[in-house]
Amino acid sequence: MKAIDLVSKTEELISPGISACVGCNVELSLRVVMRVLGPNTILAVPPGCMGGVGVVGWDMKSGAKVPVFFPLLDNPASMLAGIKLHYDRLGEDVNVVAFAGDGATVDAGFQCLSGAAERGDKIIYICYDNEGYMNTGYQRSGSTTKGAWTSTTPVNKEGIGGKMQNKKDFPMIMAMHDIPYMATANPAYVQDMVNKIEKAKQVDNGLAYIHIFNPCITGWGVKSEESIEVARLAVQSNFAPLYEVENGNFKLNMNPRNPKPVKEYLQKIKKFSHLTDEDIEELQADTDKKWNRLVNLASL
Ligand SMILES: Cc1ncc(C[n+]2csc(CCOP(=O)(O)OP(=O)(O)O)c2C)c(N)n1
Ligand code: SF4
Ligand SMILES: [Mg+2]
Repeated sequence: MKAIDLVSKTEELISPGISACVGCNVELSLRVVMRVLGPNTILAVPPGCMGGVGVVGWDMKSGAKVPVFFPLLDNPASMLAGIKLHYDRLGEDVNVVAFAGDGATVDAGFQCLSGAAERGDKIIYICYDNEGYMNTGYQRSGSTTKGAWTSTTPVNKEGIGGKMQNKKDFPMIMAMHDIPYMATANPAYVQDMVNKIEKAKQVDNGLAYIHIFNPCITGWGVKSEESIEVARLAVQSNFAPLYEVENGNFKLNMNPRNPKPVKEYLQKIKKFSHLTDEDIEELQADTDKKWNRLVNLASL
């Protein structure tokens, strides 16, 4: 489906929440996901901003036209497997999808997700990687980029600190489960996102995982009017590349001929404003290393 037809040819299944931050792309992403999946869908939104800020609306009577539930724990993958199995037994083909955050996925929910991937549970799992535990107050998560200021990895007066560890390369971790479909996506590339949700919907022999990257604008200090530009810069600098892995085959969806320096992306985000030129060079080197690894995998 052409992204341009999304509004005219599909139904809005999720009403916008009342208190999501202005310019946050979590809401946009969820609405795109639901428009593409269509009404034959059951949605789980585990704890995180996307539930807490009312992206769907805690009032389930008015917020959605499909069954939505808000599990209390960040373990949606294991719960959804049972629901999917139930509909399979009835002979009904229902999309069973989780829309989770990075903390809910790469940290608290990882064991459940990894188990679902290994068992071949036929669910769609979407992780909105906003790079932290945002609903709990701008805290670091396994998905936070190295060097970032967060409330749990503050920068001290001498200008040192921030998160000391590398960001987990979670799309790669999921790809290495050898699931039928793994893809990265980004709200600045809606057509690419639409294509990937359509592919995830077609998967009928195991787990489909989609990793949507977009740093939280409020927590990380991004101007709301620049949220899409910042998301786009992450792709154009190879910081958060767009790629997919179908049945073990890696494919780059974008291969910038002249990638932008990572500095251009980092400079737009306050949580990195304390970084020295040396720190930025280190992040550039990390980005280049991961990009080269990906290019090698895609050329096999
Ligand atoms: C198994 C489990 N452990 C811990 C929690 C507590 N908890 C609630 S929200 C949250 C973090 C959510 O972070 P993320 O998924 O990144 O969502 P965001 O707030 O960033 O949108 C955690 C750990 C939980 N709900 N379930
Ligand atoms: S706190 Fe961040 S991720 Fe959450 S709604 Fe606001 S901008 Fe979006
Ligand atoms: Mg998060």
